[in-house]
Amino acid sequence: MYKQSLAGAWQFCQVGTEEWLPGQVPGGVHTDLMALNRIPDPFVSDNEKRVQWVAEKDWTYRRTFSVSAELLAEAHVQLVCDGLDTLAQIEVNGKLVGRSENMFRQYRWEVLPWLRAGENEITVTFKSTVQYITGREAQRKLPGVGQAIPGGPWVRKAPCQFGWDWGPMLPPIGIWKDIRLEGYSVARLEDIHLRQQHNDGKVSIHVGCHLERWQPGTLTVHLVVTAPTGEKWALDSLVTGENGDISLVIKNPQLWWPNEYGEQPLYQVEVSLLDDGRMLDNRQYRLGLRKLELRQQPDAWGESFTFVINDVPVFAKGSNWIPADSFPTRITDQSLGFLLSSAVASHQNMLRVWGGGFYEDERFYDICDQYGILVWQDMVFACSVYPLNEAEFLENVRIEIDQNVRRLRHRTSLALWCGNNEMETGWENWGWGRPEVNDLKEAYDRFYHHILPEWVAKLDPDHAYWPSSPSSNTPFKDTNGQEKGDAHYWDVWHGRKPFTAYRNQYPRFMSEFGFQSLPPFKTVQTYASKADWNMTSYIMEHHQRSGSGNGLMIAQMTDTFRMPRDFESLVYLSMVLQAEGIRYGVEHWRRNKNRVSGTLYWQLNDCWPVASWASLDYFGRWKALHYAAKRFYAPVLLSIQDEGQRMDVHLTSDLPLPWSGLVRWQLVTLSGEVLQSGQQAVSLEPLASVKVCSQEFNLSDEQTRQVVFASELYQGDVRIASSIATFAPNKHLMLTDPGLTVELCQEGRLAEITVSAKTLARFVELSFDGADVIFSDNYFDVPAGWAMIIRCRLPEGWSQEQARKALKIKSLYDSF
Ligand code: BMA
Repeated sequence: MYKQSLAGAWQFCQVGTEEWLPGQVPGGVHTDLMALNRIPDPFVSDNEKRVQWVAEKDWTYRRTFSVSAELLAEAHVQLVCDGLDTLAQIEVNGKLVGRSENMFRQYRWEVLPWLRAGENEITVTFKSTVQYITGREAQRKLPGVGQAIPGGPWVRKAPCQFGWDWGPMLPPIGIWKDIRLEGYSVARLEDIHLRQQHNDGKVSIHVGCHLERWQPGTLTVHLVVTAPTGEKWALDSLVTGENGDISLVIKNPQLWWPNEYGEQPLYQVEVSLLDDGRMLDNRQYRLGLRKLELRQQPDAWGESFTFVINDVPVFAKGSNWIPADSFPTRITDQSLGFLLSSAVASHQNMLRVWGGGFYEDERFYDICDQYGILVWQDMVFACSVYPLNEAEFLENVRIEIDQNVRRLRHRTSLALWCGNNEMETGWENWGWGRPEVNDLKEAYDRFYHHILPEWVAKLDPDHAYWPSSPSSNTPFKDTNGQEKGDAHYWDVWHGRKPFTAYRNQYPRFMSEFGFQSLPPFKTVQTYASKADWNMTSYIMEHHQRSGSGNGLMIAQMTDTFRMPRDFESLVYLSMVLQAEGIRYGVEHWRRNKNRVSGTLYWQLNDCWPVASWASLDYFGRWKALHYAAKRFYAPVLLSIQDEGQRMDVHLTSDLPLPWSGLVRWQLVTLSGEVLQSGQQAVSLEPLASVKVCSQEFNLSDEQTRQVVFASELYQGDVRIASSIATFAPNKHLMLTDPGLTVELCQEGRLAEITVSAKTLARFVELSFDGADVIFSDNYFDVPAGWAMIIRCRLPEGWSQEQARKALKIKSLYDSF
């Protein structure tokens, strides 16, 4: 085995011109042109419009390389392209090597005949996918996404790169993953199927190898498994043909658990292919040992939809993941790690890799394995009709699915394969069912209900397959129902229903629901200049892709809050509104966890700076929703169910052990006078949700605007949660200046901030001028007389004095 990387410095040129410019591989035309200042940053202002031409042209990348004598001495040299985006023709020394037509596939071509000693040249010429899909779409129109360049489904490329209701129309072009030469003479490990089976407390690890081989003879597959404790097992197996198997039993396995259900111990698995002791090929994995089941059992409401790990039913707390950048080659280890660790910090245990993006790269699943984030994996098809009746298209998809299922099936974090996003519901509910697309409905039915499940069952018998999200698993029937399967609930937002409508929903698993906000003001400032700081300005609407989304935000905002006094207050209110809405839903579904088995809010992250449903913005800034998620996804949740003047206090536990603590409540005026109060010790069963107490009040109309119901949860002496419910909408509360005070103490880089108020301060926002800081909590309530202690890590080198000066605080009162 001999590998030579071809990544690094290349040159690129627009086809039809002669100017060769320096480019990067992995990379793409847009980012290369940006680096050269040839195009403006498309994320700023409306520059996106000015760079549309880039994706409408064809482009060539080239580089020279010399091949080492060792590589030329191998009997076979393969050019391996992990990702070409998308329609490419590859030549080595002027000879055609191959063509690509799918950005999700790895391509491997024999190139030895074209290589020579000394200098060689490789060129990769990309045809414009925009031109291609426009041509196909002119021949046959496919129902699809309104906010995208039409025709995306004709090509196997991340659908959202052509535009989405949160994404720009900026389809990248280029060599987007690693590219290299690999030389072999005897054999290589073509595929490994790593499986685990749990029996009587033991785990057997099974390694199935498939070899590509060029010489007969006996080879050895050598397996080494290393436990987190350092204990090692090694086994050999002789292979004379193309397949080899090894099994190993681990007697006292350390089990892997989702985030907060236990630890995530990972076993190292190394598989080597040897020829007389000489290493031919080698693969390494990290494997968590866990039992996984999607439990679908008849019950009082229909059929459950519960992920069960190591026999423990897990309430899935999470969100939907979209590509972290419109130009994915810019996603660094650090930014990816930050987004995923932010999900973990808000107690999430599941992410849905949504089908409008791409199958994520190894780094993503590595981090999910490491942190205990379960992955609901969609196949890459979304919200459109695809030409699944065309043999060539289907064959292209078959290879893509084959490769990606083989690549990911061993992943500890992988929980489910799902056929697509919102296509079955599209056929049922979006008026696609016109006679002229009947052939494609049949093709859909065949593919998602027969072909794909058969492929998946054969390639990966260890994971459940789900035809579409949402689906009831009964083709085209009740796709978004409450009895069986998963549901997407969009009547709040697209349907303009109030947040209270969430409480009428009891899906078995809520895989999407969401509400938009603007991104934090600092982020708005990266794309809009002062003249555009207005909700309906041209630029603010350009960075809003959901129809009349800005209007929807304003409408719900004025249901809840007073008219904001200025643009910055509007940005703040939009975030608080989003956080309140999603909290309202999640608390309800967690209270009903015996019926609803999970909530994945739409969406965790953004791919550019935009108004969207995300809780983390493009730069990774935590919006109010992300802080709210940290509260509403806490392992023990304190929530108040308000019904007119009746306040019910609930506790919901996701802890696998019993828990006990104390609940306190008070009816209190905005200025802190306690009118009534009570407390109750609680012992919670593992994984239980209970109503702790119920109080009915009889307040006058005026009193409803002057008092609130506040509840606290104590573990020992420590208040671990608090929650406030109002009797009147926030906009009608008789709030006065809360006279907020802050005290900041610093030890090293850690700061402790104590916030107190003279009268109730709602949704208190802390921030530092000149620095992005994540606080232990933010957008929280401070009732009169309480002290809230918040911690954070200050930027390197900041003095206490500097931090005090830069600290800014405001609350709802300051917004009107
Ligand atoms: C669902 C998702 C996305 C979309 C979101 C917001 O349809 O699957 O397609 O971005 O809602 O409209």
